[in-house]
Amino acid sequence: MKAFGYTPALAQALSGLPEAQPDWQAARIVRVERNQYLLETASGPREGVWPAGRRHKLLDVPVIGDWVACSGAADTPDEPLRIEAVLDRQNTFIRSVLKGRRTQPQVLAANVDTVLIVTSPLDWDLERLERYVQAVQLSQAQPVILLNKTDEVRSSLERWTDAGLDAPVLPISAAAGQGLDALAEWLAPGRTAALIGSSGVGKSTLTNALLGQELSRAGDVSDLTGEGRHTTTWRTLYPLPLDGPGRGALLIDNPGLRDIAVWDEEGAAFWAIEELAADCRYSRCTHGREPGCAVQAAVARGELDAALVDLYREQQAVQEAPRRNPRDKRRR
Ligand SMILES: Nc1nc2c(ncn2[C@@H]2O[C@H](COP(=O)(O)OP(=O)(O)OP(=O)(O)O)[C@@H](O)[C@H]2O)c(=O)[nH]1
Ligand SMILES: [Mg+2]
Ligand SMILES: [Zn+2]
Repeated sequence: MKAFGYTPALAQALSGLPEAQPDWQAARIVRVERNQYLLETASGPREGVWPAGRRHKLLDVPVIGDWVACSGAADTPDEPLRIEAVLDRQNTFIRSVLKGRRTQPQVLAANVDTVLIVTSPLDWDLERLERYVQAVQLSQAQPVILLNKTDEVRSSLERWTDAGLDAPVLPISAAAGQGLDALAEWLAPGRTAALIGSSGVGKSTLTNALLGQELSRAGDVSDLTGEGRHTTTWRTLYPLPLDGPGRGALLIDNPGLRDIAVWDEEGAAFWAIEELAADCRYSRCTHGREPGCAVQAAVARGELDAALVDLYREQQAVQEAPRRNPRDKRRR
């Protein structure tokens, strides 16, 4: 498991869980497809289940890259292990998603040191890349932009590499295996990198190039028709070989994203209010003067800023109105 980044601190985090049992073991989540998990344990890969119906907060659901505590008998290797708890995360790479009228966080990956934002000359969109960079920085990970498919470019690459983004832009060709040595600065044993970017920019092709074999399914048919494309629909964490350009690092291949909305401080603050609101007496509580309002109670206890609650209520009021709040568009 050391190859997957296991540290003594994680062992301590496991034994320090108040409800920990002697037979619990640590594992890293190396594959997530809907609610099915594949775990890497001290004795190799095992299936894992996150018991359905368990009461939990949205951010407590295990995601790719997480270290978890599991229970399950070692003598029944065919039975999935039961995921009991997520161990303290070093960081979380979060985006903001719109669910109905509400913005909520979606954790794309946990415990990632570097996020490799993959783009290509055709996919290039400066403002979208700025949003990616900002989201990565807010997640306390290092952003690196990979300009892929440069084998298709004849002109100078400066208009992309010198675009003024707050992250290095490395020209590569995943298909031809070019430029990959430049990644060495961010890849090392025990370090985790995650690939993100639009569908079809070459994330799985790059994964295969760094693995030195075809494990991650990548497309090989026209980008234009989309026919026969092996678009990735699950998230997988791969240990990269030590003797290649991936230098023994861990790499997460993700499905393509259309765009990213930044999960900023305001998003996080509003989310905290919505979590409190679950305990309000009335389900349609506006957090004004209703009795039994958990939000106002938190304000009274000094745990929540009253001005923030006012801002939140104003926004909710705008959103309740028939005309859509222009913020929604921006955040989508
Ligand atoms: N010319 C060229 N084509 C590439 C390169 N890298 C990937 N491609 C092609 O781009 C297409 C999409 O590649 P994938 O690796 O499947 O893209 P992806 O980012 O994993 O896509 P999703 O899984 O849908 O998010 C395939 O047809 C690849 O052969 C490259 O460096 N140069
Ligand atoms: Mg893919
Ligand atoms: Zn309330």
